[in-house]
Amino acid sequence: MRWFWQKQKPAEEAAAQEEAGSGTLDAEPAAAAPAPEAAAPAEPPSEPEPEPAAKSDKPGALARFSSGLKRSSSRLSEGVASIFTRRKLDAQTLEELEDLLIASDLGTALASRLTAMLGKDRFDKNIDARSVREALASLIADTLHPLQQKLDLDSGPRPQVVLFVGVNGSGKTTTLGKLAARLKAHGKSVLMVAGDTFRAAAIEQLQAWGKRSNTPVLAREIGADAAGLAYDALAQARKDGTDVVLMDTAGRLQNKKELMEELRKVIRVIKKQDESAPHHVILVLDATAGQNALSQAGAFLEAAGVTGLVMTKLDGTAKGGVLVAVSDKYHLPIHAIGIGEGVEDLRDFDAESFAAALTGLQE
Ligand SMILES: Nc1nc2c(ncn2[C@@H]2O[C@H](COP(=O)(O)OP(=O)(O)O)[C@@H](O)[C@H]2O)c(=O)[nH]1
Ligand SMILES: [Mg+2]
Repeated sequence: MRWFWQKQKPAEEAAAQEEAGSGTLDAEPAAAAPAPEAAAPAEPPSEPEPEPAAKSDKPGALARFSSGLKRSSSRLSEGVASIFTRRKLDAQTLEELEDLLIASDLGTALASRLTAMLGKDRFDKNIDARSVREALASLIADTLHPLQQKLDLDSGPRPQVVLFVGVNGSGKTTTLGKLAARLKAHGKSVLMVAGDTFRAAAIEQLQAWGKRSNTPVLAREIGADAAGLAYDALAQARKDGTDVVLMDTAGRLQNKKELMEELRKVIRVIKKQDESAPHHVILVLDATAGQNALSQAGAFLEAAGVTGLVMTKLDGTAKGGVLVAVSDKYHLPIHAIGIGEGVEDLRDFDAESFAAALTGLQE
């Protein structure tokens, strides 16, 4: 089985693109470039960068992600190995396994369900570490599979309005920039909206992404009303016949009532022009936040009617298991994962490969 973050071969890629339509995130854009620094001058988008994996001075996306998820998987997989050294699956091993799953950020509810399911079939039988990993991977994949869902921007009214929400630093602006580049590479017209009007750096950061993918960015001065900007952006996109509007928002702490209220206002204002918009509200969660991701999901679901998830920073964390906990609790579709800062580091989510990697089956 191929690693879920591996690049597809060109033939596979073309077939997959054709099959999935332009909404898919898995295909490579024409000119891949690393993430722009907020203050750094943007390179001309026509200058193709070499494949990151081929760079000798810094590790490529694949290497970074392998080592990142390895931190998640090795905790789980080494733990399984140390529990199951020629032992029977008895009450004690099941309890140890449950503790290990909780420590791996899968959450208490899912951990006890998974151990119960495992115990049901195999109690009192000799069992080795590999078969425990296999059984766990298959149970985790079953949990995640129904939620593996590509972001569909091909159906529904034009323009498709996508709102990015999440706490500060979770990766909203970066994910938005990566997605814009992919959509552009698939021939879509895109308008990016610098809805984080709190910080100058956030506006510049989005503008740098816009330059790279040659995508227009609608921005206002710092402190401008985000809802007013959202209204104008949608009006302009409707006038221009734009396919997709990608709206950034300020990082909102889920316990900050005022900020959540502003987010609700942005949504109300968008609805004045198109009752069906925003068509997607994507919650961007940082995997390194661990269990905190659960309370973030709950709060944003309530305030903004989140429709799907992107989990970022799976390249550098031992807490990848929290994706399983969030999915299990909220049943939100998982559109994509972020495995690095570069434009090529946004990948479609694949449940089976993720589960296998998390349990250490693919080492
Ligand atoms: N390693 C890694 N870094 C990421 C990823 N996504 C975003 N980042 C970095 O996380 C930081 C915060 O991202 P940003 O998009 O500004 O977050 P925002 O505040 O939610 O808009 C930036 O330095 C990004 O380059 C990812 O998938 N992997
Ligand atoms: Mg931002």
